[in-house]
Amino acid sequence: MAARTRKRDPKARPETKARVAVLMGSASDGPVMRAAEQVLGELGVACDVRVISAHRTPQRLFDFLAGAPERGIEVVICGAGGAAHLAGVAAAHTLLPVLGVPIDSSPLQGLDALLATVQMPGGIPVGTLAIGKAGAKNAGLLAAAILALADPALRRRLADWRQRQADAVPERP
Ligand code: RP5
Repeated sequence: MAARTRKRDPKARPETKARVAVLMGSASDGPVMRAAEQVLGELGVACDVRVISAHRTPQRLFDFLAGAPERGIEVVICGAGGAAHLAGVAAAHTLLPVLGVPIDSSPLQGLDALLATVQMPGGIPVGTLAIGKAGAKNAGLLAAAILALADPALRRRLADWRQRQADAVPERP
């Protein structure tokens, strides 16, 4: 049987080359950070997902960020819990925009990670999102919005995503 060929809209084709890095301090952060990965997937933005700890694997962090721009990474998302310095240390090692997601993995339920991520001293910025899954989802959406500034096709996909979200909200409970 002949192979079925289907014409595809090139604008709708998802990217295969990762433009966003999704880093997390531990594999245990995976279930939360998956929200970033998922929404980026819905927008057709490929991401490179890694477990990299600022304190357990500092060399891995340095090496990853050193080669990131050449590999096509344009935005870095960092999720970490506890004394969460992953986003801040990552931001110190790259000129790429860094978005931080505080993870609610500690006995302080993410308040520690929120303060550690958001309270960057002036000079090295980290764009900090909300604690937990909502923050991870919004980090993905914000990363896409940053990329969309110079990518009209992605801007259209983002607008469509927003419209679908609006359409899914019922007018009455
Ligand atoms: C942080 O410590 C990680 O980001 C994680 O949220 C937390 C706990 O890590 P595990 O002990 O589960 O590896 O560095």
